[in-house]
Amino acid sequence: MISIVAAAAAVTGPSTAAAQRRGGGRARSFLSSQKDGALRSDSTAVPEVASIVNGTSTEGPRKYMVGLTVEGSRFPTNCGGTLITPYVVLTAAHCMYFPQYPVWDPLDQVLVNLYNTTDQAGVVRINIQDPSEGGEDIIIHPDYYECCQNTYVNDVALMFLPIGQLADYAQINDDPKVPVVPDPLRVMGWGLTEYGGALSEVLLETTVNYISNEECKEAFAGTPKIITDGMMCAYKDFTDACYGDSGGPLFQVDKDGEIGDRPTQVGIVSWGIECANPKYPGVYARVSYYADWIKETVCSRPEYATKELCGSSKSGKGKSTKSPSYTP
Ligand code: 4AZ
Repeated sequence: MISIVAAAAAVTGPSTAAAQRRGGGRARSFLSSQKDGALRSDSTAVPEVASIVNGTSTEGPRKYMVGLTVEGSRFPTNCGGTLITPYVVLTAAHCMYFPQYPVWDPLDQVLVNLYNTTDQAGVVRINIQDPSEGGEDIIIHPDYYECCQNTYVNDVALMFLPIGQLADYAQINDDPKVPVVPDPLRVMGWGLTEYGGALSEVLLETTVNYISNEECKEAFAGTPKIITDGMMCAYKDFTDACYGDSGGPLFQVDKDGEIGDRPTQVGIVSWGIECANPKYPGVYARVSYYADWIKETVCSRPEYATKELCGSSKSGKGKSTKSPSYTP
């Protein structure tokens, strides 16, 4: 990932003032990385948000997997996301709007049917209206904040796409008892292929194992980071999500090692310290913890409600008093 980033950084940057402003927005994760001191040694290595280290190619697009970018970006994708209904993308809040830096734009271009960022022939590029333009098509979790040196808390956001002909999507896990240690989980993205390396041109995936929050807290003890109930962690030797994979999915894997056609998303790539560092697991937003917020937010917009998402809830946590407005 980092080497793609370096290559991408060499490409001519945004030319208009607006594009420069947008460029600044996209640089936020780079700035975050700088705060960590992680990438300061190479000023051309400019990852914006965290790909997969030691992954394998998905060999083609995944219908539910989207890339996120913004007009004027030097990078083909800056974050990942998942279609959880035909027209709703689940991603990380830190890929979106930072209220404290209103000049920074969210990633408001959604790339569907993307596999190889250097060959976007079959890609559908969807622009959505972001909050800086007065739009309501990006909803960030109301309790999202960043603390403790790039620790993203409640790192969840939803993007509402124009109603179109997109059809295939993943499902969200709403069962707090899932996953169970040490379940294998699949993460995918176009992020860095090694810490300090380049973004991947093709969609990569890898398998990591779920670890408990207790074990994860121990791993980060002695760092300024915190592990909340809304976070979950996964680790496997030598492989990991990395910068640029943020916002992308962590899926359940079945006993045959498959995720299936409609995979179940248990996590959202959120943060970590470096990538595939044996001391530190990758940290994800825990989808079951946010399932009620996701359902309420999506289901309150009748045109976006689906039977799968809006018909029932297992967790019962934080349910709205409003009934879901799904129309069969
Ligand atoms: C990031 O900042 C990030 N190694 C995401 C995942 C990991 C590290 C950083 C996990 O977007």
